[in-house]
Amino acid sequence: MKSVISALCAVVAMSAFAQSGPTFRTATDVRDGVRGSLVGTVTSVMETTTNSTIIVEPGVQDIQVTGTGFQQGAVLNLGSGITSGPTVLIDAMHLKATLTVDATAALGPRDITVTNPDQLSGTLRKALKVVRTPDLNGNCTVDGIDLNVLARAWATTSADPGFSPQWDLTGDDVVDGNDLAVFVQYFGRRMPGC
Ligand SMILES: [Ca+2]
Repeated sequence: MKSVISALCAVVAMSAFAQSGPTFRTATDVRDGVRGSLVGTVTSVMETTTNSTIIVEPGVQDIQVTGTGFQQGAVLNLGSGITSGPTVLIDAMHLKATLTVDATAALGPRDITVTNPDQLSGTLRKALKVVRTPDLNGNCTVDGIDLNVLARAWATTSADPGFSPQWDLTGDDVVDGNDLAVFVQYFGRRMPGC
């Protein structure tokens, strides 16, 4: 009987620490012998100019991260080609930071990891999506001239002669509605950091 009770206690204890979705690791939180006191999550990330999950390369863009358990001095990691400036702690549920996306950053979804000063960290998978800049003529504003370029490139693919990867904002080798969806996020705007 004793072993059954022990097993039950273990299951209950494991359940108490089980989290759905991205979580801060609790296994390494052994400060003061207390586990789980700083458990938290990263629930969403937003680029604050467009209120979207799109970030452009190359570009300098501000993001806000939402979750729980954030601490002053938390550090962000978004993988190769993206660097984050120091985070600004708004409160335990919100962080702000400025990202610099290199011209060579890989396109596509990016995970974000928030690491607190005590090394507890949480990750949200596919939090942001890196795309090519919709400022196709490089004058820092996304306007009708850029739209004209996109329209002329419409429905072309990487197999077409004269195809320019610059037109394919999403990097999936075709210029289509997915690229237009990216474009409209920035239409009429000055590119941040440009
Ligand atoms: Ca595309």
